[in-house]
Order: sequence, then C-alpha cells, then structure tokens
Amino acid sequence: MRLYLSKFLVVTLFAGFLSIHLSAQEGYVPTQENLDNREWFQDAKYGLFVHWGVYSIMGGGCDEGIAEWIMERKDIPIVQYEKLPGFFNPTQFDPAQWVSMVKKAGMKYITITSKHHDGFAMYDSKISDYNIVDATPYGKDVIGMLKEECDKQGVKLFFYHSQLDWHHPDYFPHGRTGNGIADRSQSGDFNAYIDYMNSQLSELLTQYGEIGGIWFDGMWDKPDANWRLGETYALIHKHQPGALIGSNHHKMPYPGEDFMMFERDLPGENSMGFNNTGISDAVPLEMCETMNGSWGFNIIDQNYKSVEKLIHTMVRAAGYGANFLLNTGPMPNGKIQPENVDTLMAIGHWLESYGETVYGTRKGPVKPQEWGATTIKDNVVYIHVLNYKGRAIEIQGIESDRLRSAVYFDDGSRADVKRNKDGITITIPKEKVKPIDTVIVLTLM
Ligand code: FHN
Repeated sequence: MRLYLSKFLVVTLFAGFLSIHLSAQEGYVPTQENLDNREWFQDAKYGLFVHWGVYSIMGGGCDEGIAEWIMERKDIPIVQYEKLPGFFNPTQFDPAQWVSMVKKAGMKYITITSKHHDGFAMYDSKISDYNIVDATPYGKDVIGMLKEECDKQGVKLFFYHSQLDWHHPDYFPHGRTGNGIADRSQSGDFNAYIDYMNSQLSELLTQYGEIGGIWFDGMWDKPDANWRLGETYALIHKHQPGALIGSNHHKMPYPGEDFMMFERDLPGENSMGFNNTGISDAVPLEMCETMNGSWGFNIIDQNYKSVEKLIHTMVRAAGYGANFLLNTGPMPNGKIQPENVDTLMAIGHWLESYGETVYGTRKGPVKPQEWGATTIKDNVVYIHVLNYKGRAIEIQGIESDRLRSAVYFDDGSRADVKRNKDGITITIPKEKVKPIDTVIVLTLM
C-alpha cells in the first residue's frame, strides 16, 4: 500500500510538473539579442524594484507588514477599493529625479509594478478603464513618463506584472488568496482572464519601445491552473525577442524563462519559505530584497536595514552570481521615501569606490561563506571579507598554483595570502580591516 501510494505520488507530481512544463514555451531557443541581454543583465548586477500603486495611499493602514496586500489582508470589497484610484494624485512625481537617483545609487535598471495583485494598471491601458490614466485625477501614464526618462538617461526598465488578480471577474476559480473579499465574482472564465492579461502584456510590449523584460509574480496563487505560459512567453518573445522573462513562481525556471529570481533570500537559502528549489545554472539569477519589511509604502514600518547589511547582501548575491534588486515603495505623492533615498545614496557612494569588484563580475570560485564572498572577472578574483573575526581564513577551491599576486583593493599594498595544499590562507592585520568590506584582489595566471 505504502509503495503504491509513493508510486502514485511520484507519478502525480511528475504529471503535475509535466503539465506546467509542457505548457511553458517548449523548444524555446533564445535569440542572440536575448543572450546578449542576459550578459548585460549579469554585468549590471544592481537594480531598483518599485512597488507603486493606489494601495500606497493607504500606507499599509497602520499595520506593519501590510502595504500592497491591503485589499486582501483587510478584506476590502472591490466596490470600496475602486474608490482608491479617485484619490491617487502623485503631483510630485518627477521621473527625471527618480532616474537620476537610480543612477547616483549605482543601479543599472528599474523593475516597476505595471500591475500588482489588486489588478490596477499603473499605465495607459486601452483594454480596461481600471488604469491610472482613466481612473485617477492625476490622469497621466507614470510608466510611460518613467520609460521616456529611462531612455534619456540610459537606464533599462522592466515591468513587474502580477498574474494573480483580485479584481478581474474572470480570475476564477479563485486561488489561495483574496477569498475574504466579499464581492469577488463567483463565476468566470479563466481563459478570458488569460486573454485579458496577454492583451495587457501586448500593450506593455508595444507602447513603450524596447523594455528590459517582464517580471511575473502570482502563479503561486493557483499553481495547478492552466496559465497558458507557452502562449504568454511566446507572445512576449514575439513582440520583443530580447526581453528577459522571469517568474517568481518559486520553482526552477520553465522553458521560455530567461532568468530566475529569489525573493528575500540568497540563492539556496530559505528563511522566507519561498525558495524550496535549487539554483539554475542555465539562466542568470536575481535576488530581490526590501529596505524595511514592506514592498509598497508603509507609513509605520521603520524597520530599516542598515547600509552595511544591504551591501553585504548585494556582495553575497554577487558571490552566487545573482543580481540584487533592492525595493522602494514610493509615497502616494510620487516622492521616494527620504530614508530610502539616503540608503540608496550611501550604497551608491560605496559602489563609486568598490563597483569594479561587483559590476561585470560572475560568481567566484568559492561559494559565499560566513566570512564573505568571492567574485571573478577574467583572471582577477575579488575576495570580499565581510566578517573578519581576527583569525586567518582558510579558503579552499582557489587554484593557488595559479596565484600571481594578492593585494588590497584599497591601496594596492601586498596582502598576506599564503598558499596551502587545498587553496589559500588569508590573514588581515587590524589596520587593514575595512568597516564594510575588505577586498583582496587575487590575480591568477
Ligand atoms: O505577493 C508579492 C508581494 O506583494 C511582492 O510583490 C513580492 C515581491 O517579490 N512578491 C510577492 C510574493 O511572492
């Protein structure tokens, strides 16, 4: 019986995997342009995540940990939530200021919510009035404005697009979330919803010129539904073959996806419970993180992470070969929270000096350890010592016979690096230890 059950389980799980897998873009072969963009993406290393929507007006409703989920967490009926756009008037939104800030912060791209789970389109959608141009007093397409400025200043723009939708009547059967929203429709045609979503995606891919890619989220709400991924992915790649597709489904990438993301955990770690799978070595990686505990604007969440902690996470992510996508939740007036600006400027300041050890690198020869991480560019390995305990560090996995020189990144002076049989031993005198990251540059033959 037990054998039968486990066989049954294996067959069922395999069939489940297969059905989603087969419905993804089977046989997808990325174009050269797409492959070039993947390289660009990995070189870029650092981007700004933006969660901005009509929910920002609520500021989390004075509940730490709620922001863009307020509709769901407070069971706000659709008919009431639909009043929010009427108050959304971000008159102080200045895209030039946002993009200049991003550049000063050392970030190379922005990923912004074109639609979150609340179903509200933050761009000029022709197929639904539930959008920023038609439904708000502001009446302007913030996504279009931002894209124009990004093009001017040479920053790539990606769209976060939620597949989950608490507002659309055809998002039925409902998934795991939003079941307390009393006036959600009790019937609907999920295929019609997918058609709607694909039409909105087509708008996003044709109205704004070349974009960086699409960052999907929300499939986890109905993991067994027929999302018609193959069609969606083919549509995106048809409109823009170079656009990178990623999906936050918390699984290994499906065919048609061009990068893999990890939410609030480094690749391979799982403190949040999202990352139960492995790490793909076929596509680029990205890790996203909040600056406090919220994605969207939360007025009482002051749980800000320190600059040091965020730089350490960025460097560790780079040590895994992953990009770092750091989030801000702009305020309803269109301004970025000043605390976030300060943090971004401080990280940008650090990158002005140390960017060379992060941008354009790939994961180093040794995976991140408690003491720090390694990154590599051609024959140069950067040893990032983030947590020096005053004792020699033994690093295995560096081909010490290829070692030509070892110097401190800061002043080029010789570092105390000794070969041993499995790798190298590093000792750092107190005066050489930097408060955030002591970088030693190894040049290999
Ligand atoms: O539910 C969302 C959440 O609001 C936010 O957008 C994050 C960003 O990674 N992703 C989801 C949960 O996995």
